[in-house]
Amino acid sequence: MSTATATPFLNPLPRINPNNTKTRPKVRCLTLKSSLNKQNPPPDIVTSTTKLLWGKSLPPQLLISTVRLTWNSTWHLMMSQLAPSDPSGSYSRPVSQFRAKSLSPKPPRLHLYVGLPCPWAHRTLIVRALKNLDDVIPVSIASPGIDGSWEFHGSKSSRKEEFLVPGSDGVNGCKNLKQVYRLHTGGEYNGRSTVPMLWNVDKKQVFCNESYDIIELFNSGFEEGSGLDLEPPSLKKQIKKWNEVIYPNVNNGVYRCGFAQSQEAYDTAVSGLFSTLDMIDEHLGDSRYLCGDGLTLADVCLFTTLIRFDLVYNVLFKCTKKKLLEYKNLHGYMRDIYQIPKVAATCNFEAIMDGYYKTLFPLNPGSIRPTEPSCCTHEFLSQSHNRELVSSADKRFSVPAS
Ligand SMILES: N[C@@H](CCC(=O)N[C@@H](CS)C(=O)NCC(=O)O)C(=O)O
Repeated sequence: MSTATATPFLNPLPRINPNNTKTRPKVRCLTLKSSLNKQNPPPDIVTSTTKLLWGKSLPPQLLISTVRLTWNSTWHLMMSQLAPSDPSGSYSRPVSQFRAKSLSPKPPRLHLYVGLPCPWAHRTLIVRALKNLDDVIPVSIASPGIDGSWEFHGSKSSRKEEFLVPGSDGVNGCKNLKQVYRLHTGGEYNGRSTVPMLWNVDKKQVFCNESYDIIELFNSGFEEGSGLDLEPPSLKKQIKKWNEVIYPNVNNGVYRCGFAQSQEAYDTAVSGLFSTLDMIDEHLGDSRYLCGDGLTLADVCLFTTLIRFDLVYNVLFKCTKKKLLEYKNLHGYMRDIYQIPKVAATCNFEAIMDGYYKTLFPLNPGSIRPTEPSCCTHEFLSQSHNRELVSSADKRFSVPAS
């Protein structure tokens, strides 16, 4: 097990509590001074230091260049932890450490850990729902903590929600995901505590933490559940080909845009992303789904990135060339999948927005969450898509060179 880069985010500065007895004397002193001059509020420490250094007029150029230099080096430091990069500044995603072994004829009791903002975890929730495995594979939903790691809050809600919401750890009773990974090792664990994670309940071990392995397993590893096959043998090669294009350029491509640490790395990522989206949009002009008339695992993997596109990636990850809404076929294709029974319930837009805008501190230091775009509401996404009219003409599969 490697000791991969751990939690990416820095803690914010502690807030000063005026009721805290330790800080009260200073506050009283300032209050006294300020009461002598009611026009001016009490100076804070930054203002006082600044005045001490530069007198009343701080040269703006000096302020800007000092803050710029400091912020720039701190930003690179934070980003190198949040998003490991190669020498050109391109984001390279660490590989998952626990890969699925094939299931024995009698699968162990399994429990799924997810977080709602995460597109990789979202894949597993959709396949679990479409395969009707809700009772076979119970789920615990974590939420991102202030330092970016996954935590469990609240108790199991008895209320039937419209969509999935975060809650407690329903199988191990842990407070955060790191504790669960530590149960596996029996103590220390310095690897990444990522979602999705499939837990072997009987052995108290991590069974797998790679989303694609998990969705393949959900699709074909259980006798229970629906008979729907999202990876029919006849389409396996096509699905694999699509994944090989979509994973680096779109799923991970949006992260390569957002986490780029140089202009050159960003330019490369953004051009790969949009040329791939253009190509898929054209393909979807006469194919209802990626591999024809039936939904496959490749569509599920594309969908979880598309549903976050205008909501988050377009703004926060600077995927600005086009909004998904501007695509002739891609937006209808996304609505088509969104409207498949049980899929909308896996999409919690509030949790997705909070998870990105409030947690990815180095990309959004003020943590201000923008307003939900009107094209991303449940009502808008429920509008008719007419995708059933798309011809199923025999279109030979080909992935144009990008
Ligand atoms: N390759 C993994 C990626 C999983 C992943 O990166 N999950 C992120 C959330 S989107 C995570 O849990 N990060 C927490 C961390 O790195 O500590 C998969 O597809 O399952």
